[in-house]
Amino acid sequence: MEIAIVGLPQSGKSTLFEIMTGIKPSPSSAEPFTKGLAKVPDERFERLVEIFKPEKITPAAIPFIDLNIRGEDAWDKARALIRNCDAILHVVDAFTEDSLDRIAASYGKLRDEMIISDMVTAEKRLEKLRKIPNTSKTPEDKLHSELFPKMLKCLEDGHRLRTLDIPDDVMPSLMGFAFLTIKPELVVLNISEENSIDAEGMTARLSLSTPAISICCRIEAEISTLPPSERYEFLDSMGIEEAAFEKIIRTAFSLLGCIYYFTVGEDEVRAWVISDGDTAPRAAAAIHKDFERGFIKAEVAGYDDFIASGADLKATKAAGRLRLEGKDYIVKDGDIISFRFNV
Ligand SMILES: Nc1nc2c(ncn2[C@@H]2O[C@H](COP(=O)(O)OP(=O)(O)OP(=O)(O)O)[C@@H](O)[C@H]2O)c(=O)[nH]1
Ligand SMILES: [Mg+2]
Repeated sequence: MEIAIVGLPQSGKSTLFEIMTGIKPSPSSAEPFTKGLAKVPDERFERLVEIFKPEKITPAAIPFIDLNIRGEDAWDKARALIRNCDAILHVVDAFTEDSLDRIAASYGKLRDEMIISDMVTAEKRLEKLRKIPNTSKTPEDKLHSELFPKMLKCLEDGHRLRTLDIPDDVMPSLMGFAFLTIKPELVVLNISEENSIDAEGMTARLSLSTPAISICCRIEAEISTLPPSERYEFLDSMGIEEAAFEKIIRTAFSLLGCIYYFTVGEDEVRAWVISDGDTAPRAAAAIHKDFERGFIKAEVAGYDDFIASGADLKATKAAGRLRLEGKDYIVKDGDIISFRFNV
Protein backbone atom coordinates (compact mmCIF):
# COMPACT_ATOMS: atom_id res chain seq x y z
CA MET A 1 0.00 0.00 0.00
CA GLU A 2 1.50 3.30 -1.10
CA ILE A 3 0.25 6.78 -1.82
CA ALA A 4 1.88 8.92 -4.50
CA ILE A 5 2.06 12.67 -3.97
CA VAL A 6 1.46 14.36 -7.31
CA GLY A 7 1.11 17.98 -8.37
CA LEU A 8 2.54 20.60 -10.68
CA PRO A 9 6.15 21.73 -10.10
CA GLN A 10 6.63 23.88 -6.99
CA SER A 11 3.15 23.26 -5.62
CA GLY A 12 4.50 22.22 -2.21
CA LYS A 13 4.63 18.43 -2.59
CA SER A 14 7.97 17.92 -0.85
CA THR A 15 7.03 20.41 1.89
CA LEU A 16 3.86 18.44 2.63
CA PHE A 17 5.75 15.14 2.43
CA GLU A 18 8.19 16.41 5.06
CA ILE A 19 5.38 17.64 7.32
CA MET A 20 3.69 14.23 7.18
CA THR A 21 6.71 11.93 7.37
CA GLY A 22 9.43 14.00 9.02
CA ILE A 23 11.73 13.16 6.12
CA LYS A 24 13.21 15.97 4.06
CA PRO A 25 13.58 14.93 0.43
CA SER A 26 16.77 16.08 -1.23
CA PRO A 27 16.10 17.63 -4.65
CA SER A 28 19.67 16.83 -5.68
CA SER A 29 19.19 13.11 -4.97
CA ALA A 30 19.65 10.79 -7.94
CA GLU A 31 16.72 8.66 -6.76
CA PRO A 32 13.46 9.19 -8.67
CA PHE A 33 11.47 9.27 -5.43
CA THR A 34 11.68 9.45 -1.65
CA LYS A 35 9.56 7.10 0.40
CA GLY A 36 8.50 7.88 3.95
CA LEU A 37 6.05 6.62 6.55
CA ALA A 38 3.39 8.92 7.96
CA LYS A 39 1.97 7.98 11.35
CA VAL A 40 -1.80 7.92 11.35
CA PRO A 41 -2.84 10.29 14.16
CA ASP A 42 -5.27 8.72 16.57
CA GLU A 43 -6.26 9.95 20.01
CA ARG A 44 -7.32 6.42 20.94
CA PHE A 45 -3.79 5.21 20.34
CA GLU A 46 -2.30 8.05 22.41
CA ARG A 47 -4.70 7.18 25.22
CA LEU A 48 -3.74 3.48 25.13
CA VAL A 49 -0.09 4.48 25.35
CA GLU A 50 -0.88 6.61 28.40
CA ILE A 51 -2.76 3.72 30.02
CA PHE A 52 -0.26 0.91 29.40
CA LYS A 53 2.97 2.96 29.41
CA PRO A 54 4.57 0.33 27.17
CA GLU A 55 8.27 -0.04 26.41
CA LYS A 56 7.58 0.13 22.72
CA ILE A 57 4.90 1.90 20.71
CA THR A 58 3.99 1.25 17.09
CA PRO A 59 1.20 3.41 15.67
CA ALA A 60 -0.40 2.73 12.29
CA ALA A 61 1.58 4.21 9.41
CA ILE A 62 1.19 4.64 5.66
CA PRO A 63 3.94 5.06 3.09
CA PHE A 64 3.91 8.19 0.95
CA ILE A 65 6.06 8.71 -2.11
CA ASP A 66 7.47 12.10 -3.08
CA LEU A 67 8.57 12.14 -6.69
CA ASN A 68 11.86 13.69 -7.63
CA ILE A 69 11.65 13.71 -11.40
CA ARG A 70 12.54 16.63 -13.59
CA GLY A 71 13.39 17.28 -17.20
CA GLU A 72 11.88 16.52 -20.56
CA ASP A 73 9.93 13.30 -20.15
CA ALA A 74 9.21 13.96 -16.46
CA TRP A 75 5.51 13.16 -16.76
CA ASP A 76 6.13 9.82 -18.51
CA LYS A 77 8.56 8.77 -15.81
CA ALA A 78 6.29 10.02 -13.03
CA ARG A 79 3.32 8.21 -14.52
CA ALA A 80 5.17 4.91 -14.45
CA LEU A 81 5.71 5.35 -10.70
CA ILE A 82 2.20 6.59 -9.96
CA ARG A 83 0.72 3.57 -11.74
CA ASN A 84 2.19 1.31 -9.03
CA CYS A 85 0.63 3.28 -6.19
CA ASP A 86 -2.72 2.57 -4.57
CA ALA A 87 -3.95 6.13 -4.17
CA ILE A 88 -3.05 9.66 -5.20
CA LEU A 89 -2.57 12.75 -3.08
CA HIS A 90 -2.88 15.67 -5.47
CA VAL A 91 -1.30 18.89 -4.17
CA VAL A 92 -2.54 22.11 -5.78
CA ASP A 93 -0.78 25.46 -5.40
CA ALA A 94 -3.32 27.84 -3.86
CA PHE A 95 -0.73 30.07 -2.19
CA THR A 96 0.72 31.99 -5.14
CA GLU A 97 -2.73 32.30 -6.63
CA ASP A 98 -6.09 32.80 -4.93
CA SER A 99 -8.33 33.08 -7.93
CA LEU A 100 -10.61 30.05 -7.90
CA ASP A 101 -10.48 29.88 -11.69
CA ARG A 102 -6.70 29.66 -11.73
CA ILE A 103 -6.59 27.10 -8.94
CA ALA A 104 -9.16 24.94 -10.70
CA ALA A 105 -7.21 25.25 -13.95
CA SER A 106 -4.02 24.32 -12.17
CA TYR A 107 -5.67 21.16 -10.79
CA GLY A 108 -7.14 20.44 -14.22
CA LYS A 109 -3.75 20.25 -15.91
CA LEU A 110 -2.69 17.09 -14.15
CA ARG A 111 -6.21 15.62 -14.05
CA ASP A 112 -6.30 15.93 -17.83
CA GLU A 113 -2.87 14.34 -18.18
CA MET A 114 -4.13 11.40 -16.14
CA ILE A 115 -7.30 11.17 -18.23
CA ILE A 116 -5.24 11.17 -21.45
CA SER A 117 -2.93 8.51 -20.05
CA ASP A 118 -5.94 6.30 -19.29
CA MET A 119 -7.38 6.93 -22.76
CA VAL A 120 -4.18 5.62 -24.33
CA THR A 121 -4.32 2.52 -22.13
CA ALA A 122 -7.99 1.88 -22.96
CA GLU A 123 -7.45 2.43 -26.67
CA LYS A 124 -4.56 -0.03 -26.73
CA ARG A 125 -6.74 -2.69 -25.11
CA LEU A 126 -9.58 -2.05 -27.57
CA GLU A 127 -7.18 -2.29 -30.49
CA LYS A 128 -6.03 -5.71 -29.28
CA LEU A 129 -9.62 -6.83 -28.72
CA ARG A 130 -10.57 -5.87 -32.26
CA LYS A 131 -7.95 -8.26 -33.59
CA ILE A 132 -9.36 -11.24 -31.69
CA PRO A 133 -12.09 -13.10 -33.61
CA ASN A 134 -15.32 -13.25 -31.61
CA THR A 135 -15.14 -17.05 -31.44
CA SER A 136 -11.70 -16.95 -29.77
CA LYS A 137 -12.60 -14.37 -27.13
CA THR A 138 -12.22 -15.41 -23.50
CA PRO A 139 -14.97 -14.41 -21.05
CA GLU A 140 -12.70 -11.57 -19.91
CA ASP A 141 -12.20 -10.40 -23.51
CA LYS A 142 -15.98 -10.34 -23.94
CA LEU A 143 -16.44 -8.41 -20.73
CA HIS A 144 -13.83 -5.87 -21.79
CA SER A 145 -15.28 -5.57 -25.29
CA GLU A 146 -18.42 -4.28 -23.62
CA LEU A 147 -16.84 -2.25 -20.86
CA PHE A 148 -13.88 -0.55 -22.53
CA PRO A 149 -15.87 1.49 -25.07
CA LYS A 150 -17.88 2.86 -22.11
CA MET A 151 -14.66 3.64 -20.28
CA LEU A 152 -13.22 5.38 -23.31
CA LYS A 153 -16.39 7.44 -23.72
CA CYS A 154 -16.23 8.45 -20.05
CA LEU A 155 -12.62 9.61 -20.47
CA GLU A 156 -13.33 11.37 -23.76
CA ASP A 157 -16.08 13.31 -21.99
CA GLY A 158 -13.41 14.54 -19.58
CA HIS A 159 -14.47 12.39 -16.62
CA ARG A 160 -12.33 10.18 -14.41
CA LEU A 161 -12.97 6.44 -14.51
CA ARG A 162 -13.79 6.61 -10.81
CA THR A 163 -17.07 8.27 -11.74
CA LEU A 164 -18.11 5.33 -13.92
CA ASP A 165 -20.22 2.64 -12.31
CA ILE A 166 -17.90 -0.35 -12.68
CA PRO A 167 -19.23 -3.48 -10.95
CA ASP A 168 -17.03 -4.70 -8.08
CA ASP A 169 -16.59 -8.13 -9.61
CA VAL A 170 -15.13 -6.60 -12.79
CA MET A 171 -12.55 -4.52 -10.91
CA PRO A 172 -9.97 -7.34 -10.47
CA SER A 173 -9.77 -7.78 -14.27
CA LEU A 174 -8.81 -4.08 -14.56
CA MET A 175 -6.00 -4.20 -11.99
CA GLY A 176 -3.27 -4.97 -14.52
CA PHE A 177 -4.06 -1.85 -16.54
CA ALA A 178 -3.25 0.40 -13.56
CA PHE A 179 -5.62 3.15 -14.67
CA LEU A 180 -4.71 6.40 -12.95
CA THR A 181 -8.19 7.92 -12.73
CA ILE A 182 -9.59 4.80 -11.08
CA LYS A 183 -7.31 5.27 -8.08
CA PRO A 184 -8.77 7.06 -5.06
CA GLU A 185 -7.61 10.67 -5.02
CA LEU A 186 -7.35 13.24 -2.26
CA VAL A 187 -6.94 16.85 -3.34
CA VAL A 188 -4.95 19.11 -1.03
CA LEU A 189 -5.17 22.86 -1.51
CA ASN A 190 -1.92 24.41 -0.32
CA ILE A 191 -3.08 27.85 0.83
CA SER A 192 -1.15 30.91 2.01
CA GLU A 193 -1.20 32.35 5.54
CA GLU A 194 -3.36 35.24 4.36
CA ASN A 195 -6.24 33.71 2.46
CA SER A 196 -8.57 30.89 3.19
CA ILE A 197 -10.27 29.10 0.39
CA ASP A 198 -13.72 27.60 0.07
CA ALA A 199 -12.64 23.95 0.05
CA GLU A 200 -16.25 22.76 -0.12
CA GLY A 201 -16.97 24.95 -3.12
CA MET A 202 -13.80 23.72 -4.77
CA THR A 203 -14.80 20.10 -4.11
CA ALA A 204 -18.07 20.65 -5.93
CA ARG A 205 -16.45 22.61 -8.73
CA LEU A 206 -13.85 19.93 -9.38
CA SER A 207 -16.45 17.13 -8.95
CA LEU A 208 -14.29 15.38 -6.39
CA SER A 209 -15.55 12.22 -4.74
CA THR A 210 -13.50 12.90 -1.60
CA PRO A 211 -13.68 16.45 -0.16
CA ALA A 212 -10.60 18.61 -0.80
CA ILE A 213 -8.62 19.62 2.30
CA SER A 214 -6.92 23.00 2.68
CA ILE A 215 -3.60 23.29 4.42
CA CYS A 216 -1.12 26.08 4.86
CA CYS A 217 2.13 24.18 4.64
CA ARG A 218 4.05 27.19 5.96
CA ILE A 219 2.19 27.12 9.28
CA GLU A 220 1.84 23.36 9.57
CA ALA A 221 5.55 22.83 9.08
CA GLU A 222 5.93 24.42 12.52
CA ILE A 223 3.03 22.60 14.17
CA SER A 224 4.20 19.21 12.91
CA THR A 225 7.46 19.39 14.86
CA LEU A 226 5.62 19.63 18.22
CA PRO A 227 5.17 16.40 20.20
CA PRO A 228 1.52 15.18 19.98
CA SER A 229 0.48 16.34 23.46
CA GLU A 230 1.83 19.87 22.91
CA ARG A 231 0.36 19.89 19.43
CA TYR A 232 -3.14 19.08 20.73
CA GLU A 233 -2.78 21.74 23.44
CA PHE A 234 -1.67 24.34 20.93
CA LEU A 235 -4.44 23.53 18.47
CA ASP A 236 -6.97 23.46 21.30
CA SER A 237 -5.94 26.97 22.33
CA MET A 238 -6.62 28.05 18.74
CA GLY A 239 -9.99 26.33 18.76
CA ILE A 240 -8.86 23.84 16.12
CA GLU A 241 -9.63 20.16 16.56
CA GLU A 242 -6.70 18.78 14.63
CA ALA A 243 -3.93 19.95 12.34
CA ALA A 244 -4.74 19.85 8.63
CA PHE A 245 -1.84 17.50 7.94
CA GLU A 246 -3.29 15.03 10.44
CA LYS A 247 -6.64 15.16 8.67
CA ILE A 248 -4.85 14.62 5.36
CA ILE A 249 -3.09 11.51 6.66
CA ARG A 250 -6.26 10.09 8.21
CA THR A 251 -8.30 10.73 5.07
CA ALA A 252 -5.60 9.31 2.79
CA PHE A 253 -5.44 6.23 5.01
CA SER A 254 -9.18 5.65 4.82
CA LEU A 255 -9.05 5.96 1.01
CA LEU A 256 -6.91 2.83 0.98
CA GLY A 257 -9.80 0.86 2.46
CA CYS A 258 -7.74 0.00 5.52
CA ILE A 259 -8.54 -0.04 9.21
CA TYR A 260 -6.50 -1.12 12.24
CA TYR A 261 -6.92 -2.95 15.47
CA PHE A 262 -4.79 -2.67 18.60
CA THR A 263 -2.75 -5.07 20.65
CA VAL A 264 -1.96 -3.75 24.11
CA GLY A 265 0.37 -4.58 26.98
CA GLU A 266 3.25 -3.29 29.02
CA ASP A 267 5.72 -4.47 26.39
CA GLU A 268 4.06 -2.85 23.41
CA VAL A 269 1.00 -0.95 22.27
CA ARG A 270 0.62 -1.44 18.58
CA ALA A 271 -1.81 -0.72 15.74
CA TRP A 272 -2.08 -3.42 13.07
CA VAL A 273 -3.20 -2.32 9.65
CA ILE A 274 -5.63 -4.66 7.86
CA SER A 275 -8.18 -4.39 5.06
CA ASP A 276 -11.65 -3.26 6.06
CA GLY A 277 -13.76 -6.43 6.10
CA ASP A 278 -10.98 -8.81 7.16
CA THR A 279 -12.02 -11.73 9.34
CA ALA A 280 -10.27 -12.40 12.65
CA PRO A 281 -7.85 -15.04 11.21
CA ARG A 282 -6.91 -12.73 8.28
CA ALA A 283 -6.35 -9.92 10.77
CA ALA A 284 -4.16 -12.22 12.87
CA ALA A 285 -1.94 -12.80 9.85
CA ALA A 286 -0.83 -9.16 10.10
CA ILE A 287 1.02 -10.20 13.27
CA HIS A 288 2.25 -13.57 12.03
CA LYS A 289 1.22 -16.08 9.37
CA ASP A 290 1.18 -18.77 12.08
CA PHE A 291 -1.50 -16.82 13.93
CA GLU A 292 -3.77 -17.24 10.94
CA ARG A 293 -2.99 -20.92 10.40
CA GLY A 294 -3.33 -21.86 14.05
CA PHE A 295 -6.17 -19.46 14.83
CA ILE A 296 -8.46 -20.62 17.62
CA LYS A 297 -10.24 -17.57 18.98
CA ALA A 298 -9.87 -13.82 19.23
CA GLU A 299 -10.43 -12.12 22.54
CA VAL A 300 -11.94 -8.79 21.55
CA ALA A 301 -12.95 -5.60 23.33
CA GLY A 302 -14.19 -2.56 21.46
CA TYR A 303 -12.10 0.51 22.33
CA ASP A 304 -15.10 2.36 23.78
CA ASP A 305 -16.13 -0.65 25.88
CA PHE A 306 -12.60 -0.89 27.24
CA ILE A 307 -12.54 2.79 28.20
CA ALA A 308 -16.07 2.59 29.65
CA SER A 309 -14.90 -0.31 31.84
CA GLY A 310 -12.29 1.87 33.50
CA ALA A 311 -9.57 1.19 30.92
CA ASP A 312 -8.81 -2.13 32.56
CA LEU A 313 -8.91 -5.47 30.73
CA LYS A 314 -9.90 -7.50 33.81
CA ALA A 315 -12.75 -5.10 34.53
CA THR A 316 -13.77 -5.22 30.86
CA LYS A 317 -13.92 -9.01 31.13
CA ALA A 318 -15.85 -8.91 34.41
CA ALA A 319 -18.35 -6.58 32.77
CA GLY A 320 -18.87 -9.13 29.99
CA ARG A 321 -17.45 -6.77 27.42
CA LEU A 322 -14.47 -8.92 26.47
CA ARG A 323 -15.87 -11.15 23.77
CA LEU A 324 -14.54 -14.45 22.45
CA GLU A 325 -14.91 -14.32 18.69
CA GLY A 326 -14.46 -17.10 16.15
CA LYS A 327 -13.06 -17.34 12.64
CA ASP A 328 -15.99 -15.56 10.97
CA TYR A 329 -15.75 -12.43 13.09
CA ILE A 330 -15.19 -9.27 11.02
CA VAL A 331 -12.67 -7.13 12.85
CA LYS A 332 -13.72 -3.54 13.52
CA ASP A 333 -11.57 -0.44 13.54
CA GLY A 334 -10.21 0.17 17.02
CA ASP A 335 -10.85 -3.34 18.36
CA ILE A 336 -8.45 -4.35 21.11
CA ILE A 337 -7.54 -7.94 20.36
CA SER A 338 -5.56 -10.78 21.82
CA PHE A 339 -5.38 -13.94 19.69
CA ARG A 340 -5.49 -17.50 20.90
CA PHE A 341 -3.74 -19.80 18.52
CA ASN A 342 -2.14 -23.18 18.25
CA VAL A 343 0.96 -23.81 16.17
N1 LIG B 1 4.16 30.92 0.69
C1 LIG B 1 4.17 29.60 0.71
N2 LIG B 1 5.16 28.97 0.11
C2 LIG B 1 5.17 27.61 0.11
C3 LIG B 1 4.14 26.87 0.73
N3 LIG B 1 4.39 25.57 0.57
C4 LIG B 1 5.54 25.49 -0.15
N4 LIG B 1 6.03 26.73 -0.42
C5 LIG B 1 7.26 27.07 -1.14
O1 LIG B 1 7.15 26.64 -2.48
C6 LIG B 1 8.40 26.15 -2.93
C7 LIG B 1 8.24 24.75 -3.46
O2 LIG B 1 7.96 23.86 -2.41
P1 LIG B 1 8.25 22.32 -2.56
O3 LIG B 1 7.62 21.65 -1.40
O4 LIG B 1 9.67 22.04 -2.82
O5 LIG B 1 7.40 22.03 -3.87
P2 LIG B 1 7.43 20.74 -4.80
O6 LIG B 1 6.05 20.61 -5.32
O7 LIG B 1 8.01 19.60 -4.07
O8 LIG B 1 8.41 21.22 -5.95
P3 LIG B 1 9.08 20.30 -7.08
O9 LIG B 1 9.46 19.00 -6.46
O10 LIG B 1 10.22 21.10 -7.55
O11 LIG B 1 8.03 20.14 -8.13
C8 LIG B 1 9.36 26.23 -1.76
O12 LIG B 1 10.13 27.39 -1.90
C9 LIG B 1 8.45 26.32 -0.56
O13 LIG B 1 9.02 27.04 0.50
C10 LIG B 1 3.08 27.61 1.39
O14 LIG B 1 2.15 27.06 1.99
N5 LIG B 1 3.15 28.97 1.34
MG1 LIG C 1 9.57 18.29 -4.59
